[in-house]
Parts: sequence; structure tokens; C-alpha cells
Amino acid sequence: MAGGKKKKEVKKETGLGLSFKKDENFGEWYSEVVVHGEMIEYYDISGCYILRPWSMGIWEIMQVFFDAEIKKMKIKNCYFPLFVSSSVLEKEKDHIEGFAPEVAWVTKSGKSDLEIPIAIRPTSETVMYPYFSKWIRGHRDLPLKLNQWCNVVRWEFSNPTPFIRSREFLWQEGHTAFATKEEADEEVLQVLELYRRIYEEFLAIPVIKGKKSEMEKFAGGLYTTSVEAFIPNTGRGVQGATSHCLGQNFAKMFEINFENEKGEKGMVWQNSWAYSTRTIGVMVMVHGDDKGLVLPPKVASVQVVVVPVPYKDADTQGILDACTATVETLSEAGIRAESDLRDNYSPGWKYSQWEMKGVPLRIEIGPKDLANNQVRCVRRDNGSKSDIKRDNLVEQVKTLLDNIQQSLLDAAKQKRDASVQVVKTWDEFKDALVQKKMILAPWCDEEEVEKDVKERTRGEMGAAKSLCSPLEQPELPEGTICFASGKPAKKWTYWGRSY
Ligand code: 87F
Repeated sequence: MAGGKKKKEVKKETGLGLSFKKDENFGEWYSEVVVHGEMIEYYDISGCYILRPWSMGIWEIMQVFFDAEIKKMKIKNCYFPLFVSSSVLEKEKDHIEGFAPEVAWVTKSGKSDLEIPIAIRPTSETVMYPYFSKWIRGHRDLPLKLNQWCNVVRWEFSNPTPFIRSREFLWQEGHTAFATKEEADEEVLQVLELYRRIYEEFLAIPVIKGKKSEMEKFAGGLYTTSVEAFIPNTGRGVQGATSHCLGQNFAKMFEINFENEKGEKGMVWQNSWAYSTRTIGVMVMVHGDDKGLVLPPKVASVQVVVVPVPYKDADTQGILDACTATVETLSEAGIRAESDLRDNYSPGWKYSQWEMKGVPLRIEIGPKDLANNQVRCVRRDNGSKSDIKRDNLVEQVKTLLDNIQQSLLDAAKQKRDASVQVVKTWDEFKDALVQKKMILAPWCDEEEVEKDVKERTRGEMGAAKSLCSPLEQPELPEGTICFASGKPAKKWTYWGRSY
């Protein structure tokens, strides 16, 4: 185990602190951070986790934003059942084929076997589309734009990780149907932009918008777009969210037809898109440090924690009142602030605990601050301290929070960019992979070549695969050849190991 005698003692004394370091044992560090940061509690079923209020609060803040944005797009919320009959689930054979081993089934009620087993939704295409078929008759029924906030179950067998890969998770799934491909295409990108904003504006994580390869796209659809993030510590890409154009594949299968203005029969064009609680895991991995979680202010349920620092002979009541007043002033201005007035913990212990929980800004109020009508601010992201006058508290705290939000994104972007390596040849590619890079390479865009790349990079670390072809393509000079096949390159594509 990491950490010698000294660390153990600190841990004993405070009951806090992490025994693993982010740069030394990332996997153990992550598990420890999500538990000690009070985001997750482990559960007695492998791959299932309890989301405690500290993580659920983050989910809810993102939900408020996204829900309002999709309502502006005239998308309506609904709720379909958790259960799917086997006949409906298996209606679209191609779609379910590769995924079948991950579907969980209910086979009993009490002690008696069910006549027909019932599946638990792994996603809701097959649950919803029979009703799309029923509800869509003519062009006036289009577009049909639905979303649901729900849980899904995928019985994964590869190593579960809180938020990143769990057997049950929360997400929103949007399912829409249009009369024309053009409308569907436009929505795919509109939604993708909302996903970018969740990552960059809320979670302070830079992402790349791109298109998935034929091998990595959703097999049931026409094309898949995604936002891709990167975890520098592990050198792994992580798919942040996906927005698919399904084309008319499901429309054919489920007979989702309509009559246009001229009385002609047509088939709808469909999209589906989702982001999940995986977002929270990516945030922890990118921003967390050896003291614990680091929450971006925009998603933190507590943005400012106010801690009294009373001394023996000081005016303790005066200090406590100043703390309460500070929280009130901040709350009235819409800042999420809380005081920690517990009298059974020392200020130092409280500092450690709130640092572990990642609260962006700590305000300390001691006798000197009280006398000077000021408060002391300590940033979680970089530890920097500043004294601010209570007269313009709100304005200064707002500025500090904005700066923290921006610094986190800047720092994450700097690290991500330092991990990107442009390669032209297979040898450069292999080197970059060993160095845990996110690799940008010119590619011929052939499925066989991607298979070959996977084959040639197979090993205990997992194979490399394409992450996405960025929508914003760098210039590709005439005559550029594919890094893997030597054939003419068609596009720049990101490659790497991934979650
Ligand atoms: C696991 C078991 C059964 C992924 C699965 O991405 C089926 C599936 O269809 C499955 N894992 N998928 C693909 C999901 C596609 C699509 N669904 C709606 C999305 C966005 C939301």
C-alpha cells in the first residue's frame, strides 16, 4: 500500500486524507476520492453504486440546464416503462445482436417462474418506437420530439468503475422523428452542441466534437456523433455523450410511416441522443487532486463554505453571527453558500473535509477578520488566499467563482492539449500510444484498417481504437497517406485507448 508511516498517522489524527496519490495509483485514488468525497457509497451488488446527495446535486444542476435547453427546442418529456417484452426487444435483431449479453432479465415473481421472461431496458428504442408508429400518421404529427430522464441497466462484465462504467446508470435519452433528413441532421448537431456546453461550461472539461467511425458508431443507426474527453493520467479517451442520426433503419423495422402533403407515403428520419451520470466521473478524474474532489463552481451544490475560526478569548458569538450573515448575504445573491458551525470539529479538520468534498471556495472568519470587517477566501483549485471586505462581498465572491471556473477549464485544456500528439507513421503512432497520448493521425477511413489497428495494438492495456474524426478538420495536404495502411488519407482522426 502507498503512503508510509507518516501518512497513516495523519489519517488517524484527522480521520481524513487519501492514502493514494493521483499520479501514483490512479485507480485506487479514484475509488477513494468518490467515497471520501461523499459522492458514492459502494453497494453489495458489483457494478451498482449509491449516488449520495453530493453527486446527485451535480446531476440535478446539469439536468436543470439541459432540460430547459431541450424545451426551447420543443422537445417534450415523457416516461416509458422499465420493462421490455422479449418479442419487442428482439424485433430489431441487428440492433440488439452485439448487445444481447448485457441485457438483464426478470424471470421470476416470488417463487414462480414467469411464463415469458421480461427484459430490463438497456436503452429504449424498442420500447418507444412501436408507439411512434402508432402516433405518427400524417405530416402534421411530425416532428415528434421526446425525451425521458430515467435509469437503464446494462449487465457489463468488464471492470466496473463508479460513474464511468456501472451496471445501472441515470441518463436522458432523446428520441425524435422528422419528415426529412435535413431536419434530423440539424438536430444531431444542435444536441451535440448542448453536450459540449455541459462539459465545457459546466464541468470545465474540454471536449472534441466529432464523428464516430463505421466500427465505433451505433450499429443500428446511420451515423454517430460524440463529444470526446481525455483523461491524461491514464491516457484514455472517454466518450462523453452521443448524438445519433438513426436514418430510416428503425422506421423500416417498426413501420413508422407518414403521409406527406401530397398524399404520398414516406418513412420518418430519426435521431437518438444521450448523456449519462458518466459525466460526473469524468469531472472527478479530470479535476480531482491529492486532497480530494475539486468541483467546478457551476455544478457544485455548495459553492462557498463559511468556517468560523474562533480563538480562546475571542468574541465567539460575534464570529458565528458574522458567518451566518455572510451565508445569508451570499444566498440572497443566488450563490450556493453554507456555514459549518459544528462545535465538535476544529477549523483545520473542517478545512480538510471541505477540501475532500471539493467545495470551490472556503471563507474563514476569525477575530482579526471580524475586527477589520473582512473575510478570508481560500480557493480549492490552487489554494490561493485573499482577504476581501464584507462591503462588496457578493461582487468579489462572484468574481472569484468565475475565475475558478475559468482556471479549471484552462488547466484541463492545457493538460489535454499537452497529451495530444500528431503522428504520420505507424512507428510514431506506437510510440505515442506508449506515452499515453491522444493521437491525431491522417486515416484512410477503412473499416479493415481500424480492425487491423486494434489487432496490432492488442495487449493487457487494451487495444487502441478510433475516438472520433473531429468536425473541425485541420488541413489535410494533398498526397497525405494513412498512418496505418499507407493508402491515401481521407481525414484526420483521433485514436487512443479508451474507457
Ligand atoms: C446494451 C444492451 C442492449 C448500447 C446496449 O446511444 C442494447 C444496447 O442499443 C444499445 N448498449 N446500445 C446503443 C444505444 C444507442 C442509443 N440509444 C438511445 C444511444 C443514445 C440513447
